[in-house]
Parts: sequence; C-alpha cells; structure tokens
Amino acid sequence: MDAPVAFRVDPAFRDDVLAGLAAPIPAVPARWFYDRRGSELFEEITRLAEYYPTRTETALLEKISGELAGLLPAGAAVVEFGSGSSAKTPIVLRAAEPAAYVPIDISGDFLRDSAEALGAGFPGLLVLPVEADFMRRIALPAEIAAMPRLGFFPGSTIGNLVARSAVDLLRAMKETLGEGSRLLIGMDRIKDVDVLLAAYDDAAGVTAAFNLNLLHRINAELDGNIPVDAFRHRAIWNDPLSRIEMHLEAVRDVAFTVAGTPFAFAAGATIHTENSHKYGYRDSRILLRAAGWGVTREWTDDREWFSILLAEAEPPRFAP
Ligand code: AVI
Repeated sequence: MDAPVAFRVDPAFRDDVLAGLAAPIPAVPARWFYDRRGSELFEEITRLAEYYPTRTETALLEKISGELAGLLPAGAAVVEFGSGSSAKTPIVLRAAEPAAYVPIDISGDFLRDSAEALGAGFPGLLVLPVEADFMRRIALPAEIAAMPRLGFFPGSTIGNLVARSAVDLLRAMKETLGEGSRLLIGMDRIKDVDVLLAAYDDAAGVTAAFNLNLLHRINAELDGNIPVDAFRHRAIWNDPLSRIEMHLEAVRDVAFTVAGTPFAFAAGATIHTENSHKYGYRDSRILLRAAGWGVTREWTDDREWFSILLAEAEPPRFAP
C-alpha cells in the first residue's frame, strides 16, 4: 500500500482566506490566484482579443527599443522585479545590452528555470537570479555593486496594489536599487469603460474561470467544500478609485466550511478578489513621486491605452 501523501497547507494562504472571508467586506488577496492552474489561465488571458495590456506594452517596448538602447551606460545591470519569463525581457536586454541581468522573484524554481532559458539566448550576459520577496528592500548580488542600475517592472502589476502598498513597493525598489538608479515601469492608462470591462470580463469566460479558480484552490488546499457553481464572476469599474474590481458574487444563499470554519453568504453578497488600478498622466507621476522617483520620460501607444515610464531615484530634497 502506498504511504499517505503528506498534505502541506500554506499557513499564509489559510490565514488570508479565513480572515478575508470573515471580514466585514469579504476579500482574498489577488496573489492567491496564481497556483499552477491560475498561472495557466493568466497566460491564456494575456492572449485574449479583449485583454489589450500585454500586447500593447510589448508592442510599445519594441517601438521604443531604439531609444532604450541609449538609456544605459556601458557595463550596467538590469534588475527585473519578477521572474523575466515574459517576451518583454528579451526586448529590453537586446536594446540596453547590459553587462548583468538580475531577475528577482519569490518563486525559486520558476525563477531559476526562466533565468536559465533567458541566459541561453544572451551568451556573455551575467545572469544572477535572486530568490526574494521584492516588496521589501533586497541586498543585490555583490557582482553588480559598482554597476549603474536600471530597474524593470513591466506588466502594470503595480496596478494590482492599492496606493499605499504601491508606494511602499516603489520605495522598497528605490532602496534596493539605490540613489541615481532608474526604473522602467509599465502602467495601464484610464480609458473607455467598455474597453476596460471587456478586458476583465471576456466573451470566452477565461477571466471568469481565472477568478473562480480561487474557490477551487481553496477547496483543494484548505479542505473547503465551497459549491463553486454558487458563485459568478463580476468585473466592475470603480470610478472614484479609478480601478477595475473583480468580485465573486453568490448567486444564491450558500453555506460552506473552509479548514473546519463555517461561512455563509446571502445571494448577491460578494468576495472581493482583485483591484486593477488605471492611471492618468498626472496620477502615475504623483504615485512615483510619493516614493521618491522623478519621471524623466513617458512613452504611450497611439491610443494612449498603456504607458511605459522612465523614472530616476531622486535624492531627498528640502521642499517648502
Ligand atoms: C497581473 N495583472 C497586471 C493583471 C491585471 O490586468 O490587473 C491580472 C488580471 N486580472 C484579470 N485579468 C488580468
């Protein structure tokens, strides 16, 4: 007989779900979307006709790659916040021709695999993956101590954080990279609400499956018995907060347990699962400035749907 497989529960996931479902406004942090199935579904989202951000940002990076080539002095390091598994990283590495590339990611296996795959395409490039949570200040590898640095944070992932967390993250990036460093960051623009809603509630239902997968994950990993068919995907535009919100809405009264704890949701009640903030021309500058980054360039596509900003880590200054 096979020995029983020991089931490992991630205590941080359990704590977030139990506290989040019991909160006055029930919510589960969006980072828990990304189990294996969730990551596959997100990849599928990026290829959807309605989901413009990935396609728009990649095309914009290609378009400005000539200008990016002049950005970095010889012998610089590109530090990417994220694993660098996307098509965007090679565009920047080809353009900037750095001496070193440092991808930072919390998921070690994924990080090493993607760093290896990427390194193979850039012989001579020093690739130094760092396994760490980039929400906090990180000690960069000694090999790049004397190199000028360009941080790279594509994907408009900054938009998934509320303003105070986004500022904390941008400040941590500044501390990690050091004064005088630069940051190349992708941010999604405010646009027509119909375009935004379609991007987060696509006709094929892939985003709905991505959102509902969170409930499957809770059932599988936290011994839950949530009837997933009792919930539906909702995407709404919250105008005063300038963000798309994703929710899971109960379509009928429903009761279930997670890790032995009982929960009940009345029909129409929701679990808030994600925010995706959109930024106007001034908003992005205020956000970056609040964390000590001064914007020196901004590029946008013809429709002005997506921005890539270049910012410089400013020294503290006296101000009136
Ligand atoms: C990862 N992040 C930038 C995506 C976004 O657009 O906010 C996540 C996503 N959620 C639904 N679709 C895509």
